[in-house]
Amino acid sequence: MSSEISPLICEKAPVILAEIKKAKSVLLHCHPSPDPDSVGSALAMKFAVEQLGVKATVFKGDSEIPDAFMHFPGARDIVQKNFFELDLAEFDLFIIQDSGSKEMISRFKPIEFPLPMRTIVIDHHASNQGYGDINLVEPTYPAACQVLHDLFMEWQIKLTPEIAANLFIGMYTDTGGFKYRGTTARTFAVAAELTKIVPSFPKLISDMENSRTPGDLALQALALSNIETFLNGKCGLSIVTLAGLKEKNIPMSDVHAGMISPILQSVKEWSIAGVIIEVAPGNIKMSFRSKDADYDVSKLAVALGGGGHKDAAGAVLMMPLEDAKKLVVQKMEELYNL
Ligand SMILES: [Mn+2]
Repeated sequence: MSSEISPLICEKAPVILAEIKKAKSVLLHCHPSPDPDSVGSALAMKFAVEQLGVKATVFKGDSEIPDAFMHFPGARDIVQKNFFELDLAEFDLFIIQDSGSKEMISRFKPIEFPLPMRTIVIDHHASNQGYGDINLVEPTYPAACQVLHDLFMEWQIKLTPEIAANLFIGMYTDTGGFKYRGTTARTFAVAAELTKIVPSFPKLISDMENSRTPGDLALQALALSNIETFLNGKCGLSIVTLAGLKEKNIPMSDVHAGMISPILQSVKEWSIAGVIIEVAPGNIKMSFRSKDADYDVSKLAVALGGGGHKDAAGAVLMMPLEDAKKLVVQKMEELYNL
């Protein structure tokens, strides 16, 4: 399969490998509200770096790792600290993955890298401007884990069951189960290779997907009970208030905007679907989905200070809920020119 690897990955692979071989201790992270592509890519890279004979540590970052991901190989060894709780002097190389900007390392405070530490950014978000010493951004790939697979091929890493399981689950999830637009024949080819190494992949998926809590469902019920349409009926937005969350006793640990927008996306008429959640007074989390090439939601997310992909993106606004809602509608009307 190696002839199908993106030329950019072939070009950067030896450069990144040389940096890792020079390093004594590699730092890896999960981004805020981590998804399986974030956790899977961090863990897969940890195992690969260790195979190269270099120490590697994954830290959890701003958020807790969801229970649903705790069966990913290596997940239980993730260090329970955020960026500002680490002793950065212990690390000489930081490999930042699946993170379009420094805010995806931490949203607590602006990130500054200590001078002796080298940084490598490996990502697939088109919005990534490249903020590392070395940057590998391949937006034609649907998952950071697919970028890693090809890097590992170039490095001649042995794909162990631990590595393959993490890569597979990241690719599976970031493609929405191999159905989002970025999914390619190569995605299936790589996934097929990985399933040979992890024949128990249906259980891997089932253990992740069938681990919802009653609070998840209560959030879903609340979100689906308050939907407004915009853009002449082309957009469906669910609005969830803090008062609503409190009234239904929904714990904040169950509030994931990314769980709601895919449900709304299933409505045929809505080219854009999204959810706006007031998680605290003046703290608004948003997740958007699109299934129509004319409505690139990464542009909407970037206009709101966030980021993402053409068909799945998100942002956080620090303002009252009503102002956030107005701003979202205003930006959509500007961007989609209807
Ligand atoms: Mn990703």
